[in-house]
Amino acid sequence: MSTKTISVVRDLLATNKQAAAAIRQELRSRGILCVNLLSSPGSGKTTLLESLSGRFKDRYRMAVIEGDIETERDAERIRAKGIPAWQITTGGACHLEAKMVGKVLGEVPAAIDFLFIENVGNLVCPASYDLGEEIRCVLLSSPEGDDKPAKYPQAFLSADCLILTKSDLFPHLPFDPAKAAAEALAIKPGLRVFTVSALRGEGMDALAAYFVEALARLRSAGA
Ligand SMILES: Nc1nc2c(ncn2[C@@H]2O[C@H](COP(=O)(O)OP(=O)(O)OP(=O)(O)O)[C@@H](O)[C@H]2O)c(=O)[nH]1
Ligand SMILES: [Mg+2]
Ligand SMILES: [Zn+2]
Repeated sequence: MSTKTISVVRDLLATNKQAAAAIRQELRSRGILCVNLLSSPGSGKTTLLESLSGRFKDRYRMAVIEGDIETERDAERIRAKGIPAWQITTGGACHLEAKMVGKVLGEVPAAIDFLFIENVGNLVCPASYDLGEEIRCVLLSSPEGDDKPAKYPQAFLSADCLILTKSDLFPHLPFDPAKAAAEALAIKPGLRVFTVSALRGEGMDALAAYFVEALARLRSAGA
């Protein structure tokens, strides 16, 4: 990359940081916990949100911002669960940026507990874009292989939480969850690790409890 390219990228990221800081401040003042979900395409982000919606039903209010290159499909899946959802279609861009989230923020009801943002399926550049979230979760599904953390380190380094998904497939695949977790923890010590099957519901209670605890912390810090 030339010096000029590097400085343009740096300016873009600085502008994104400012927009993200404004979103974070706004959401904290509203007492809303924002979670950004990152992963390769098809790791199970939308299925995880569908499963969480069932767990939170009647106890917590959630809303979802969906990021995809094309189609309303993921937002439609979430709406089918009775959850408000906004679809951002990037028209080619392979990550969400804070300014895209900022545009829909005004429509998000004030009286919610959780705002989940499902990023565009991509384990690379979404890691560089702060969206104003409180918690960043990276998902790694068993069919992808347990060698991914070291190959895509930025996604794991920038995350607070690792969710190993599709645990129901563990018996059928050469995927070692302990190895994947250890490799991710070597990159980011302190990463919280969860193992789930959103399809079967296994591990979902512990993950939901993690978000509920984080919401309580956010609100007690703001009180
Ligand atoms: N066996 C199994 N399959 C799952 C699980 N979670 C999701 N899937 C399947 O994996 C496929 C992709 O799931 P999605 O939830 O659409 O993945 P995604 O990460 O939202 O995909 P993109 O939005 O396209 O990046 C679907 O066929 C799901 O049914 C799981 O826990 N176990
Ligand atoms: Mg999806
Ligand atoms: Zn991108």
